[in-house]
Amino acid sequence: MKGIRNFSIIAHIDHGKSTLADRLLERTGTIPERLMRAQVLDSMDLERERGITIKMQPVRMEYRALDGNEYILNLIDTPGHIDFSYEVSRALKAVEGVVLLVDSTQGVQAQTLTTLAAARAQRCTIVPAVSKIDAPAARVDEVKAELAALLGISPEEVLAVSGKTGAGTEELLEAIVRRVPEPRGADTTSLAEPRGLIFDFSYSTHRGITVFLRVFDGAFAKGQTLRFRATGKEFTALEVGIFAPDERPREALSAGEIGYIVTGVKEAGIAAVGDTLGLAKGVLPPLPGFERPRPVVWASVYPEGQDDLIQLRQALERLRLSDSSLSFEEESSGVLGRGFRCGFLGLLHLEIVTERLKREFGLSLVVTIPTISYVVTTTKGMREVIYTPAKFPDHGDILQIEEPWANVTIITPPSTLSALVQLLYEHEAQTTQTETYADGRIELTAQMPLRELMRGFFDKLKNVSSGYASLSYELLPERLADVVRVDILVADELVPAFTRVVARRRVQEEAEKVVERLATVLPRQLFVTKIQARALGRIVASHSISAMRKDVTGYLYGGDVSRKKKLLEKQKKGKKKMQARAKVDIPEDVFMKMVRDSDR
Ligand SMILES: Nc1nc2c(ncn2[C@@H]2O[C@H](COP(=O)(O)OP(=O)(O)OP(=O)(O)O)[C@@H](O)[C@H]2O)c(=O)[nH]1
Ligand SMILES: [Mg+2]
Repeated sequence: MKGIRNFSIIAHIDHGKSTLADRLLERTGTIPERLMRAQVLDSMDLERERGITIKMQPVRMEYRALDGNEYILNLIDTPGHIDFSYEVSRALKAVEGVVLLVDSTQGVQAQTLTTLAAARAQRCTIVPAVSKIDAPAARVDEVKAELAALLGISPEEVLAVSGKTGAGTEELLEAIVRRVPEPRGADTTSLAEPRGLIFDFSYSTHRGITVFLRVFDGAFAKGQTLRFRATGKEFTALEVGIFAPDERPREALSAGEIGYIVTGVKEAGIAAVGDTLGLAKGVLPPLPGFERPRPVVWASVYPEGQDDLIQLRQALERLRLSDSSLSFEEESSGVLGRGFRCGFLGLLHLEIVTERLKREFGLSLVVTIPTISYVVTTTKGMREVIYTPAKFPDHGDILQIEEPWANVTIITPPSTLSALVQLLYEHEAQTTQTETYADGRIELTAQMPLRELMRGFFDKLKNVSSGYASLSYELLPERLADVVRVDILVADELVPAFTRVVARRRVQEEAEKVVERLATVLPRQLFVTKIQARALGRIVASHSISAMRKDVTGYLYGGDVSRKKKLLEKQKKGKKKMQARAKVDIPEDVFMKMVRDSDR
């Protein structure tokens, strides 16, 4: 019988996970040469365009070790960007070990620390390796020592690989086989009652939901009557198989293995990641599941035409099957009609989801500015979570406001420290701890309001450090907040999509910025259009855009001045009338432009 080794590759963003996976796939002959391409596991268009991994991707390899034994290696490639860390945490529940990569040109970075902590929490065996050792700027020995110090091991235990040249691939495979334990239960008979943990899905119109499963007991096979434990829904397994990395049918999927089951289920809300799959008549208790991730930012998504509301709902439900960190609920807003309030794990996540809705479902959308949630207690004693700024109560009705905080970890070169300290100050951060690495870099821990972290902090950090600093964060419980709602009025009409909540000390600055920005992106109307910001019951900023003058006299030639005057008079009157009942049509791209600016 073949041994099984299940492992994930985890690392900071861009440290070479997917490229290393290519070499493992090549070395084990998993993917034929003609189908091989760079970062082959990044199969989504968006992943390839942006050069980042967004979704975890399992793949099964077969490997004959140097001792002659045969192994099944189940690898799960994971994303490095913090917005997709839920993918990493789920992947870790399906494996016994991780390859922790650290780029030898960069050293340990913020996400190295968070992914390591997550792997340790799952009691995964850690196989550390430095990557990109072919690069001219590689500092192999130094970074090996740094990683060894972090793990409390000797530098000799740290491997060295290059995804570019393939150097170290063999040694890595051997280390995985030797160090990662055989999954528990893999040697028990397949007569035990089958039980598996659902860690992901895919969906197709003719096969319904396909669950991605880590089998913990017994064996699953085609034709079995199975049951989703959480919802009680029963179905017949239409197909059982493994990832090669595309779906490949198999007779059975046994304890210790990773694979998929085609369910045929097409209803929404039946399957959930973290749920246990078992026999319909099974008696074993469910396996421990996953914690649902807490959304970090919220934004509303509206179809450009209300006719598309149903399509948008279907698209969101479909998307949630392949992205279980997405949450949404229906809402309505005066100007934009009906749409959905969506929760995201960060601004990149928001961008990827809206892009996928447009591309994969052909929808035209209006997206409101992203915001965080606040807990508001009103003078009437009501305590409510508000995640739509337009629903923020009037300041007179508020007793107290609480907002989420974040614990941030930053790793930065020493030369950027003074600029960083200034930046932290501007964003209301309180530094709690600093530590100096052997190469002089500084690891700094601070706490700050999530609102301030989302206010362009990432971009500014990149700027002050010329890209050398890295950051990760985790949410902390709410603390008291001093924030104010700022409304935006266009031609005296409130546009709820532009309403925002800002720190009291920044009201004036923010109001002016938004009004000026809107004035430059809003197309000119046929009448003078006032743009105003209102906070605490008064107008705090205002800007008028001049009218577009339609050429009503153009067809007149010759010198009939009085006739020309008459026409212009008429135009003026018409504009007055229009102004009185002005309804400014705000095009979709204006909303998008305001969204993109909101984090600056
Ligand atoms: N010189 C050199 N470059 C590498 C190596 N491995 C990866 N790269 C480059 O580093 C960049 C990131 O590589 P990926 O493999 O996509 O990194 P990743 O860790 O999968 O990135 P995310 O999934 O987005 O976190 C790409 O431009 C690769 O070409 C290597 O061994 N040597
Ligand atoms: Mg990748």
